[in-house]
Amino acid sequence: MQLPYLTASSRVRMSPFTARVEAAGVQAYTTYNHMLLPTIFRSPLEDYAHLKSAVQVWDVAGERQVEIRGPDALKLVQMTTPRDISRMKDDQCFYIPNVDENGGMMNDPVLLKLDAERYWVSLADSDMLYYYKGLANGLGLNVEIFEPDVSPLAVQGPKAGTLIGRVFGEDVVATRFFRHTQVEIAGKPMVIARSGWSLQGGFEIYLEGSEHGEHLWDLLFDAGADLDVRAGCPCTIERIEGGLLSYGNDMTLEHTPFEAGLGKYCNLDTATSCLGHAALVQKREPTRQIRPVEISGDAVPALRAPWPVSTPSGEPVGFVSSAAWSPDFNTNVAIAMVDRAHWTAGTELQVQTPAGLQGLLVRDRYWV
Ligand code: THG
Repeated sequence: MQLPYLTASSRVRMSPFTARVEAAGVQAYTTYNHMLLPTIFRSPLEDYAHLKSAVQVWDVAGERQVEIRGPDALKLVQMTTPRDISRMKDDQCFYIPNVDENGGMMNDPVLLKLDAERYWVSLADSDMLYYYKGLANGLGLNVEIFEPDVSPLAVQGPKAGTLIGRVFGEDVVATRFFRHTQVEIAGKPMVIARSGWSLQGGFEIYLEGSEHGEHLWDLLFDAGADLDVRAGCPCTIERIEGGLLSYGNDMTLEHTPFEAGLGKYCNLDTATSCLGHAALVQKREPTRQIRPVEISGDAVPALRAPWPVSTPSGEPVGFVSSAAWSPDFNTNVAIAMVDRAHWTAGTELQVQTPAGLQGLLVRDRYWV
């Protein structure tokens, strides 16, 4: 089934790269933080195969930054996350759950520490800017909070290091995973991190100054022509294979980090100033949790709402939140929230997809 067309307007923001993305033949968009986010260039399967064999440039400007600067910056960010960020280094990136007072997931951003009094919260798709402003103003904290003119451009794929080396030098390629360093673009220092929403490895360039977007894009494409560099985008098939979660799909405000399988990012012994701390202590042992699951039978259609999961006798036990046909693993790869009594690897369940009832097998790990 074909989704209806997405109507354009200023409210659905363009990115500094949109002109180049459209010249490259983007075929579909979703929205992310009220900005266009490309989803298909040639076809989902062609984009997937290319991501895993070459190098792609992704317009992920929709991963908007909340800049928090001032003497209370650390205090404010720590109030929103159960991950202990007190010992973060000035060149570090942390994947953090953002939770409310009930321990419900509000976002799962990448946090960048720029210096002791300056952070970027690189958001998933929810309006955290207003939450941070509300907290800071309500408590009279000494911070400035705003959305800077910063737009991430991801370079992902097995040849990402080759391309980045050509454009920015081998020192940049040597940056460690989830660390950032600086490069000069259009004569301005900008942040580049070893990170990205794929399992193929790569970098994210935090473009500062929208006016330089097309220049940066062209630098990468000019240097990578012989590498078959292409415009790409986050790939649903590949990110499910690797177990990267999507906020709003795999978890929402209704789920704790423990239910989302993000318990390893919760330091309840030390992150006691997190506003959700007391709730999370109570909710440490979840009664449902995210699981990698395999769906048997034909290739599943696109998921537009969670698909109900039940036992063979029809008892409801959870939902599939993301699913796609994987050519490389020759099966439907999926992520589901499953009740505790049924979440053991090897458990056979069933799922109601728009195409009918299909078998579902709980796995013990993701595919890569
Ligand atoms: N990059 C940046 N901002 C982002 C994303 C990104 N904001 C939105 C969204 N993606 C946030 N969600 C994630 C989810 C997973 C990861 C990164 C961002 C990720 N996880 C690794 C994993 O699970 O294997 C490693 C996490 C770790 O070791 O700390 O990379 O992609 N700028």
